[in-house]
Amino acid sequence: MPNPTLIEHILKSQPHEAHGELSRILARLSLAGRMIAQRILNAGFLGEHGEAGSVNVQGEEQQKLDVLANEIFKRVFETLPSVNALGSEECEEIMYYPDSDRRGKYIVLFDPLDGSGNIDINGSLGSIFSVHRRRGGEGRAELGDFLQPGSRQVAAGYILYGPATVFVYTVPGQTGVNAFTLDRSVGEFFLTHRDILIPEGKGSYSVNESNEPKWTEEVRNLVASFRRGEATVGKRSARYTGALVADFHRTLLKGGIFLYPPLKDRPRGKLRYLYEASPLAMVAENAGGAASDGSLRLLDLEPRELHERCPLYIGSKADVEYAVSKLRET
Ligand code: P6P
Repeated sequence: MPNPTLIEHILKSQPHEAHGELSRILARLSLAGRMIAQRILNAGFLGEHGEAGSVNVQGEEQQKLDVLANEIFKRVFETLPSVNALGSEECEEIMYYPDSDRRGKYIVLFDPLDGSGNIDINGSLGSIFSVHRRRGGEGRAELGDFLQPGSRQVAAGYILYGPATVFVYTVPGQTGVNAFTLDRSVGEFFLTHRDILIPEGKGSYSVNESNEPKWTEEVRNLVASFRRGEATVGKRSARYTGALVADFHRTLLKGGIFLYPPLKDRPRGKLRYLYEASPLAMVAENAGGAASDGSLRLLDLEPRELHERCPLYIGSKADVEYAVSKLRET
């Protein structure tokens, strides 16, 4: 008997009184993941590698697959009126549908294709998603509906496009963290990692050490303690792929910590709160781990703009707590 499919798991987990709207959103997210996985697989010989010739709101050169992935996310929710509007790393403003003024109470934020630098080298990539309910009000969603702390997410997760395609999600109060692996031969995600808990006391530290000249003294001391095997939480190997989803997924399954600290030229770091750090922080906490911006619980941050950035320390609870305490040392 094959393992449960993602859809079966979603339906089994939804509360009896639910109308199924959130379940349909999760199902559409899995559809987006399957569609993007297929485009990545074929990009090389369909001429879909390389730059799109445009720049996104972050000032980054967009890859053709960035644009394609963004379009796929927009398309999968077109016929799902419960989704009012979208927030994307690739779009400066909120993305509305023509009928957004008559649509429902959910909003979805996403990084459609994270780790684009890995596209042309056949490295791992990911999509990250965050689902919120609007704060209230009628008509089309407003910026205030998007600017919510991560603790208010109703679902969060990611799709990892690696040697295998894996869908990881959590619905706070309903499910833990579960991972589903895509069987391409039938186009279904099957449960492969049930109720994931981040291991403690082992794993890796994951940071781009070439940024050391741009770190504060406290960050340099923290990373040095890991590098020298002097961290009080124990020895950690060094691992870094340059793709947040891949680095986080390894941390989720093997333990340790991923860090993207502030930089002298980027005092709030590089990663974005609403559609990168916040959803991963929800996954980490629901798997028994932790996430911080270096001093505060990451899910408690109150974002002030759609593309707000934040420092990120995420992984095993003891490792994150160690990092926060070490950063406080003068
Ligand atoms: P750096 C990819 O561009 C990304 O947004 C994340 O996926 C990744 O963790 C980070 O940037 C890598 O940044 O500065 O190490 O290249």
